[in-house]
Amino acid sequence: MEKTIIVTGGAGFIGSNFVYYMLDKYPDYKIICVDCLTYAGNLSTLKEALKNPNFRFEKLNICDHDGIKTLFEETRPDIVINFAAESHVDRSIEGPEIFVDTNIKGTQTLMEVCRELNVPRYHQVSTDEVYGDLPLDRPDLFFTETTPIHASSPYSASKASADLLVLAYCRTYKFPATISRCSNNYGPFHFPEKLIPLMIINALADKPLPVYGDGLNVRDWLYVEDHCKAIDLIIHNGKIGEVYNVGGHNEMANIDIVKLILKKLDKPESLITFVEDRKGHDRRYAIDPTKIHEELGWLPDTKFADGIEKTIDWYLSHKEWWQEIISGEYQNYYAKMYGGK
Ligand code: NAD
Ligand code: TDX
Repeated sequence: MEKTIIVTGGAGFIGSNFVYYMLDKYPDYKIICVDCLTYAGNLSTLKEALKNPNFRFEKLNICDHDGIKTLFEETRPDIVINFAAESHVDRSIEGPEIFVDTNIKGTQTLMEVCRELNVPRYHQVSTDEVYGDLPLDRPDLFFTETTPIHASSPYSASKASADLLVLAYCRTYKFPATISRCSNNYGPFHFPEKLIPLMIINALADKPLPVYGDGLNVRDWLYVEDHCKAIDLIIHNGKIGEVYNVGGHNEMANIDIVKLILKKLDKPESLITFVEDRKGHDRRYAIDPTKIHEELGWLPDTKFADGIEKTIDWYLSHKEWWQEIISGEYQNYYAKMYGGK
């Protein structure tokens, strides 16, 4: 059956992968991307989607109540999926305010418009970071959906606040929402400020690879398409009012990822430079995905060994995409964040 889906933040990393996933899987769906194109949003990422008559792009801020309402009134979406966010922990440490505006106020604005227009379904894309971190010496511990919220950074606190608002709307107004909390994604169109693309791009340029602290912090990596698949299942079959953790049991220490990238690119480990640790750096993330597996049948398709190979190949064959990004404002960002380290 034909549906109209609004995807906010669809010019960013995961949102754009989701746009392509949905256009491919549901040729009769209309997909509308709402994105205000911050530094992390890139219209060239959506170049191929823009050729599809079932896709439409609207440059709009999710905090703009009237603009969002006009669009929703016109297009009458069946489902709204909120990917739009400020997403980088390091930037939230430098300047938390925009994280409060976009991640909290933006979420509330979207939900308010959905409520005013009786949009039948809303999905909030959240993160495992809302649970805080786990110790390295307790490999038996995982985040479940009932793990207490215990955010560490302004970024994760803003995402946790948004989650609490979504759940409060569900209870108070019977708002028809679901939430997914996914672990670290990797894959095509990942903005170069994040660990994996940053290390690939620096290695290719024989630049130092800045590893924070001792490099032993653990992240639970998931190929982005598997995250898209999980959201697809949740919006179609997930239970209203529920939270679903998404992760593929793929924990890796940062230093091991960096060494693997160097090996794949045939570059020396002498490029690794240990730098000052991130403030409040979460030690370990690890998702227990039992609920989404048992309730919705979700399992990841891509093994890390294949996913990282595909990702490195993608960065090698899409140099124009990331070169355009790193030749602009990104250079000032890099100098500010890594210059003194
Ligand atoms: P990203 O930074 O690559 O993209 C964010 C997008 O949102 C950009 O296109 C940006 O222009 C847009 N945006 C930002 N503020 C906006 C606003 N006020 N109005 C409209 N658009 C706005 O982020 P990402 O990594 O693709 O993350 C997408 C979502 O998934 C976020 O909500 C993030 O918290 C969540 N998440 C990310 C990961 C990960 O590993 N990257 C893991 C779990 C959850
Ligand atoms: O230069 C670096 N050196 C380094 O050692 C960078 C950018 C990162 N790191 C470390 C910090 C983390 O332990 O690598 C790990 C991964 O860092 P990021 O790529 O910044 O991701 P993380 O902080 O784990 O958050 C990501 O996953 C959860 C996303 O950016 C979030 O949006 C998502 O919610």
